[in-house]
Amino acid sequence: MKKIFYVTTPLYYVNADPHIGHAYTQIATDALARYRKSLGEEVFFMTGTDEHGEKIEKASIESGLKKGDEKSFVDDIHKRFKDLWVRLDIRYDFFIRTTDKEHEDAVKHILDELNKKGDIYKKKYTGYFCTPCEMFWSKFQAKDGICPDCKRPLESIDENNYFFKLSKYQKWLIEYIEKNADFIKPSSRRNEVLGLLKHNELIDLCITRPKSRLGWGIEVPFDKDYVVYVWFDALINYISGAGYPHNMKKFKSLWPADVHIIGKDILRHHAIYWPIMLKALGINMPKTVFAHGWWVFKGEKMSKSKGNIVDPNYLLDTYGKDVFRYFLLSEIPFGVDGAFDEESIISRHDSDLANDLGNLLNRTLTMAEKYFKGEIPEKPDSDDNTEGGGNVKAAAGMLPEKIKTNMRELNFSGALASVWELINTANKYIEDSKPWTLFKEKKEDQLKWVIYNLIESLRMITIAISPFIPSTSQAMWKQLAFKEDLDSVPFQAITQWGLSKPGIKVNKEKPLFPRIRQK
Ligand code: ME8
Repeated sequence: MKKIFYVTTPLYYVNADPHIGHAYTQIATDALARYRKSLGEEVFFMTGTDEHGEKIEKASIESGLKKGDEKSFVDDIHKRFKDLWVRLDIRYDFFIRTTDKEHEDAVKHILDELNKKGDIYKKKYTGYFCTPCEMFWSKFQAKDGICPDCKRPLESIDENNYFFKLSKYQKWLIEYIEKNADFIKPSSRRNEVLGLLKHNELIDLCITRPKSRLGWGIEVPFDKDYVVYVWFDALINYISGAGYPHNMKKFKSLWPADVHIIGKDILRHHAIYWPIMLKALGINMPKTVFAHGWWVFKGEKMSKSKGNIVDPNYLLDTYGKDVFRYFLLSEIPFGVDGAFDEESIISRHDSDLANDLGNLLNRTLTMAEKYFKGEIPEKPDSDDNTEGGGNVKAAAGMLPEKIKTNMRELNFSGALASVWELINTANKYIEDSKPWTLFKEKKEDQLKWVIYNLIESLRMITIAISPFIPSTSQAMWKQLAFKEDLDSVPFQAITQWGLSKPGIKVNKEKPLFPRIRQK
């Protein structure tokens, strides 16, 4: 059976509306999924929402609903995520909700399995819980009753609970991470996890809450007085959504996941709890957990609970989806933090999109109209000795490998920068070859070469940007008037120079990115 490329995002909490941080993970994952599809691979891109737990129960009550009405609350909010994904052109293959029956059944099945195996036991829990982070902290970890992550006061807990034996697998996990360099990426995160595991003893994970404290969760199959801890429930989505255990044929074609894309805030859960859960179940590890950085706003992580979020719908209304997608993907390397400010969106728009990309398309099509009645010229028999023609072909020749190398490392900004190298070389080519002079001097063959080379560069650029800014790419394709459906054009098509068909009549429209600030 052919292995399908399986990529996931975190399941976002539905306690509030989606924000830029969520959009960021989503856009990056979408770009990766589209890129892998363009390589001809079958891809399964799964995303969804995390709908149980204390935080959501609290948000539901605060919204004015009664305790017990959480399902109608999550039914409403999860749609806002789906709506935003439509607006952002996110083309996922499956949307999982942790309130889906198949997922809930999988969680119960897994708990029964681990319980039978002896990896679950009951004992008194005395420690802390942080509702905004949905995290248990021991008295040792949070000495002063303050959450080590979000620095808010913790809730003190003294209750009987079920525990999962994390500590039993600590040695195995250290060895696994050491042997598998690609398991946690980037390497700074891998080192962080290894440091944590080597210098601290893992504490067994509390995986339940008594129903008397929390009603909104999946019932523990072997003890009806408890519900499952939200993280233990949510992590299971990566296998339940892939068919485990109800559709093992599907599961075998998907698992192991190729990459779980997450933010660095939830690294511990994905790089410690999750592999140990899988190991205890006898399931192979995902190939890679990639933790990207944070968007910070005025020096602090943008988050719902801190209330410093920028509404993605506002940015979409103001700048459009591709400006938003391009900004997030190009502004910072995937893996490091970035400061968000709206002025940077405007300057990226005006420089990269309006000045470089938009201008290249517009100038080229204007010249094709003026010199060749809008038709892509024939390649002349004479040699191409246009000034700068060799540079354009060289830049185009290097493009596929540069994109591949960057995308192997999920370096979206690097992949885009390599496309912009070609864009800039092509713009310089216009200056160097001076088509207006060639026209005046009636050097028709050379003029044909220039316009043909520019159209050919634009063909490659359009295909290359399609995973990142798909609607711009569609609009460019339409203006270039190529006949094939862009979605079915493979990445392979940029590995060959000279595929643009002469004679096609281009279809120039108004500029794609009019400048926001005038020069
Ligand atoms: O943690 N910058 O959900 P969540 C960049 N339900 N990315 C950010 C971000 C920021 N400022 N803020 C959020 C949960 N993100 C759990 C996950 S998975 C089984 C359960 C992104 O709604 C980033 O991907 O808090 C981060 O890891 C995720 O949203 C957290 O979303």
